[in-house]
Amino acid sequence: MANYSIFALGRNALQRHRHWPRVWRSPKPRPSYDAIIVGGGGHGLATAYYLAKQHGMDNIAVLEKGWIGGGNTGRNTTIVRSNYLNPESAAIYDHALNLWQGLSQELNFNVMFSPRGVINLAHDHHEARELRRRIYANQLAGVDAEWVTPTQLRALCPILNLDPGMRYPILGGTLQRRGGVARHDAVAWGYARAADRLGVDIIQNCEVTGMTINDGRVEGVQTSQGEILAPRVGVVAAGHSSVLAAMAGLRLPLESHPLQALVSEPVKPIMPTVVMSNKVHAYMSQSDKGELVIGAGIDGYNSYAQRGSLPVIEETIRAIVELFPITSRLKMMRQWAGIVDVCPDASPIISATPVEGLFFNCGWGTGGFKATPGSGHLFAHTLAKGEAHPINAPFALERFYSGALVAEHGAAAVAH
Ligand code: FAD
Ligand code: PYC
Repeated sequence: MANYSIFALGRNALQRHRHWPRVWRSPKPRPSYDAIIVGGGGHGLATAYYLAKQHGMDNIAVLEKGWIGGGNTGRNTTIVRSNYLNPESAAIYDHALNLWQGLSQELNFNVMFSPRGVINLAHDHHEARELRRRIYANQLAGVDAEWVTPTQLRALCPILNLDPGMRYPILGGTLQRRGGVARHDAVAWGYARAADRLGVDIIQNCEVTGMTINDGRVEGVQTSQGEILAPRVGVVAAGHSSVLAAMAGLRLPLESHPLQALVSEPVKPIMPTVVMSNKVHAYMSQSDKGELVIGAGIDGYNSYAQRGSLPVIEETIRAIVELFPITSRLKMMRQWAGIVDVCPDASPIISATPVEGLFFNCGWGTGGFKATPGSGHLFAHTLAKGEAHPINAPFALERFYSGALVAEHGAAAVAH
């Protein structure tokens, strides 16, 4: 953190963390607020921060059933990029990417955004054609994207297996240089600290169990800490969005699936960039601690179990060893899953609902971490003004009635 001196660090180390000031308060819920955000992940905390910072709303609460960042925010593999196919998506993800670039300064908290480039591999001619089409679409939308040949790939990621005899040979790939990774927990903590300082109540261990709705208007929520009233409620609950929608009598076009990841023992720097392969459903980057961060496709069944199934992770490792043979004797340290909320068009929902005052921000599926600052920024606008910002207008629930879907299965990562 910016204002920590080496002496302060030494003093804190000797004090064994005693006397450390709280980074955010732990308030009891007030009986009522001007707005409630359900879900203390990155998106919910960012929404609260921008509501307070940009819309002057300081009588707001974030209600989190567990601990902040304990959902997908703390479980994801932190890839940040904006190279989606459709102009609507390029606009929303690039809005987020622009905010990432100044986020540590904005929050005065090092979120360790590291634009080390993101590569998407092509393993056959069809895939190469589709990826080139995405490059052209990105360039038209003002998003940086370029084609890289196998020779360029060797320079960008020397441990990549470019043997033409492999099961799925690498024909080239796309590179977004502005893409990269960030530190997931720091994003939650940075937004939490900044929101708290603007007066936002962050209330952990507070599960929303019901909605108070009268005459088609939301009046508050029932929680494990009692009823809390508010004329505006924004739900940002990722994999549990359908559960919360059901409390309001709504059905969202979402499926919840486990998505798995795992990390290796730490090793020296071997992986200077992020490499993803949709074809073999695997991707890898290296954390600043040295662990290789590896991810998979979604489990095929619907579930709320944050563990995942063995066959998916076995297939992922098989693909990783073929792509990066150097990893074959590496020990894996941890494996986990998060519950992702997948829309039929693999695009998010940021929307008002038929219940007045009740809004949902969900459906980010396997790819919402990259959107965190943009999603919070736009959802805050939508909640404060009661209407969509032009960038998130295409992502309203109406699209499932009008048919104006924003189909992003190709760009939504290995995971779909
Ligand atoms: P969350 O962080 O899940 O926050 C929602 C919060 O709501 C949770 O903390 C939960 O406890 C809380 N909640 C739920 N129900 C209730 C209730 N009833 N009352 C109160 N609180 C409640 N995206 C990328 O862009 N790049 C990646 O590399 C990437 N990798 C991923 C890898 C894995 C393994 C997983 C699982 C996801 C990945 N994602 C990635 C997706 C990304 O993690 C999510 O889209 C994003 O983090 C969602 O953020 P959120 O704040 O909406 O959700
Ligand atoms: O959206 O880039 C992404 C992603 C990578 C891994 C999981 N999601």
